[in-house]
Amino acid sequence: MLSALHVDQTGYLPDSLKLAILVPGGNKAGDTDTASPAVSIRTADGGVVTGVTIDIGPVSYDATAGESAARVDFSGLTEEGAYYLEATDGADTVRSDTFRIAGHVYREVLDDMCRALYFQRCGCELPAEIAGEYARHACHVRDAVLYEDRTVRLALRGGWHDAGDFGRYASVAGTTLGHLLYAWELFPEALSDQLHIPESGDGMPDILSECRYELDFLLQLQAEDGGVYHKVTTMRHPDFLMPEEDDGELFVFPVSSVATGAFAAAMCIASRVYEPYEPDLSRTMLHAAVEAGQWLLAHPDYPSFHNPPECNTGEYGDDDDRDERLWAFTELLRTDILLTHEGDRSHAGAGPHHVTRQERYRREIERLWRDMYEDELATLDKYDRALAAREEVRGQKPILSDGFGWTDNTTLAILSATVSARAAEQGITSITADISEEIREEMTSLILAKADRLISEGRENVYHLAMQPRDFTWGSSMVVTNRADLLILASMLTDDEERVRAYERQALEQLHYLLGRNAPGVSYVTGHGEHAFLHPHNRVTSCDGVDAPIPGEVSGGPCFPPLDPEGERLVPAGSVPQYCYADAEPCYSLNEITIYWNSSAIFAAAFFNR
Ligand code: 9MR
Ligand code: ZN
Repeated sequence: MLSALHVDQTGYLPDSLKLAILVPGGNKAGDTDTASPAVSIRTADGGVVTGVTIDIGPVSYDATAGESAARVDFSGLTEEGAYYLEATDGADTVRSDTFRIAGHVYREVLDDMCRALYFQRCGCELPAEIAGEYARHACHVRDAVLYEDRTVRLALRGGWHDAGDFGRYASVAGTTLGHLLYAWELFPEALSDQLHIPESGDGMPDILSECRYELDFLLQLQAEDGGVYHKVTTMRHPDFLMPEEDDGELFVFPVSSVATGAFAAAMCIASRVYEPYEPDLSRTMLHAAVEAGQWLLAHPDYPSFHNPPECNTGEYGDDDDRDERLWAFTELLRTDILLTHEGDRSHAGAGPHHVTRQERYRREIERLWRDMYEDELATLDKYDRALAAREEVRGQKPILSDGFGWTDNTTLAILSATVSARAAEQGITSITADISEEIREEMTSLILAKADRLISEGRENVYHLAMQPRDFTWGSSMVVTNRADLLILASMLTDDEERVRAYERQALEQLHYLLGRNAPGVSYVTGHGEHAFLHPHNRVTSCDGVDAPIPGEVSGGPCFPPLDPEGERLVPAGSVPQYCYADAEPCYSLNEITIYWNSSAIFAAAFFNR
């Protein structure tokens, strides 16, 4: 009996490890069907490919998939082309989806994931010449009311809708821009200048024009005292309608420290990145970042943001702002040196009691890091103990935080502190944060320790996926890709060639899962793959009258257990993590899209499109 043969439905790089997953059928633990199937490679038109060794591994049970499966290694296939695999055991024959082998096999999916951000634009018309059948009118162009003082109206325009709703949330926007702008700083050659957006051809790289649309909006969210408003949304989630029909009152919710921290960090990166193209904008961004940094210094203990009771839009609650602060200060320490000009004494210090901004950033980093590092080590310990005890608790959060997402920005801070030094060595940028060697070493060893654990998780998992059952939370696709991003960072932090290769390989395995090599056999990116998901939880897609979803959108993916009513109904009780998924529009905990799920995948895909 054979039931499925899963591949990355986009494809594989010619020289990479190439695994398919063969599911013999029989979904029981301990099921070790020993009938030995034969696997062959076919060209897309059905021709048999000969001369490539195919190695079928042992059948073993996988707890994330709840079934037994075997890895099929066909790494010997290196010739560019379009193929599929076929397996037969005499009784049954199964075929995989088609896939390509090519040097820049991820280029199209990467471009579409970037271009999908254009379709999230708020406050402007999306004209048919650019948006084609997805053209729509300008939305949310009225002024917003300050929640805390309703006599104040703010003329805010632009930015990206966060997700399938129309909220615009500052802290997650900061994380999203972090992923995108670091991808640009580190792998600029991977990102296309042909996104076909209104600014295409104007001299600024398209990805930067797209990010600028969000940055221009974020700049408007800074209050006079330097703090940054947490979000701009209606009071309640809008019904399923087009954004231009959403005419509820817009509210600007109070300043939060997490929004201010992520804002400061993103503005620092942006000020470096836009400097060659728009020097004035670059300075504006840096001034905004410095002011946000001053706000953080002036408000060391600030209550975390919670939705007022009458509001049900995204909360993005985060009771720990140390990581956002750390990220802000590593970025400021690195970047707030560009403001010096003749006569500027701000870094020199004045009287005996004067402390420079740089010194204050450094002290904050020292204080925050000491505190956080202890916690990180304790978490690693907890993780190791849970693993040793084979402890699996349904529906819990991951123990191992990747630090690449909106709740935890620690790894983004580490990237800024560590890679800047390496990049400077390699002449990529001359800007280095002046952080003590001791901290830099601790940061590096923490990332390598996490990456090593991901490597062993990937080795254990039949899908070669560094995920435990408990990691399939709401937005599990981002847990998958954030781990790829962390592994990519790790690969940049060691000179040990073998480790570099192992980290890169596991990062790519994570991407293979996203692009279809998973238990349900779904590509979690619209428009890419024979079985790409079709029904995102996106108000625009539901209401635009177009059948096909906008290409390049990343689904949140399985959530174990589902956390929305329709998902609870559609997913059979007791389903294992990888099967806690339904390609159905109402399922917001399983199939929504967000800007930061896209950006996290973009960072990884960009690395493999260099
Ligand atoms: O992505 C967020 C996920 O990690 C949380 O578990 C979930 C519930 O708080 O919220 C998700 O974010 C949603 C946000 O609140 C509003 N816009 C849509 C986001 C994706 O579902
Ligand atoms: Zn809008």
